[in-house]
Amino acid sequence: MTQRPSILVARAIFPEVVARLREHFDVETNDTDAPFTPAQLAERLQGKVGVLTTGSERVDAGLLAACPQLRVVANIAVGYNNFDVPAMTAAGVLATNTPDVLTETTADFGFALLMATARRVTESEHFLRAGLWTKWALDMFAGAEVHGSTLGILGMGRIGQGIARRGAHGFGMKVVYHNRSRLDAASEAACQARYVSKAELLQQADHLVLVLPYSAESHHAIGATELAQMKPTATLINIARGGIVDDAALAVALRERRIAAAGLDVFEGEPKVHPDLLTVPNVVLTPHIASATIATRKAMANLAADNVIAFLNQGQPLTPLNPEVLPKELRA
Ligand code: 8YV
Repeated sequence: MTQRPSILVARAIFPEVVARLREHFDVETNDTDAPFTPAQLAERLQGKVGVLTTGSERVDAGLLAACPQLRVVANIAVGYNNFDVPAMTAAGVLATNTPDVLTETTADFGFALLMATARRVTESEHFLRAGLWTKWALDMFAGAEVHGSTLGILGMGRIGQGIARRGAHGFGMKVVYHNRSRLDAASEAACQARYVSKAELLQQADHLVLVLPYSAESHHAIGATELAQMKPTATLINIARGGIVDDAALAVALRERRIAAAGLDVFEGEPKVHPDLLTVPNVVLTPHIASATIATRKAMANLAADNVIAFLNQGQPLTPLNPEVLPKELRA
């Protein structure tokens, strides 16, 4: 009997997805779900040809050198700043991610966070739970208008466009965006979105949503200088990645009311959160849950599994990030 390929699932996923993988491979799982250190990950990957990762696992040249048998790494995420893709390509290791299946769910959450931030939902709930609500008042937790306001989007990929559609069609918002490249006219029309410079975006947005990928170029794309260009009544929403916002500078801007409020789902150095953000009232904080519906998280895990199955069985992954490692005839 020929030996079946061995793979690792680096974090706990849904049992039915593990069962599907076991129809094809010998599968080792991480039953405690504690994120592996780089050394533990390298050790667990010995003899493995594939691995399903999340944003908690870093795949770089050091790991690849320690795991020469590795052929495919499937991220259960659309973002892949935990991968050194050029190093993976150089090592001939395929990288995949999970685009599309989380677009609408993540855009929904972007809007949920925008609404909660602008309308001070968590701040007022904390007030109520603390027993401080003794009388109603006309200006109590009066927040910023959402409908009819100007929605700014930095990073206009699939999720950014989903947020733009919700704003334009659902809330009658005027949508402005900035992106590395401008959308084609049909996509701009579908989102009713107008392309502006980054400076114009910062100045015009009543609500600014960040949906751009993290990279060396986008590190601290929103820092003290950018926050100073925003309206003092504006809200800032980050559902992209920690590190895009300078969290220390944001905490100062929030405390000094240089912007009205922020909604953050991602943080520099998460799961640690900058201590100053925990003490300012005008910020809504959530633990990186923008894609977290049961259906979407299952779809993400299944797509990662399908990538590994399709690649190791037929040589043809579904959503490759570095198709150049595939034979020429399989590069769609
Ligand atoms: C993931 C995300 O849940 O897809 C992404 O890029 O940020 C989230 O949807 C998270 O990264 C876990 O891998």
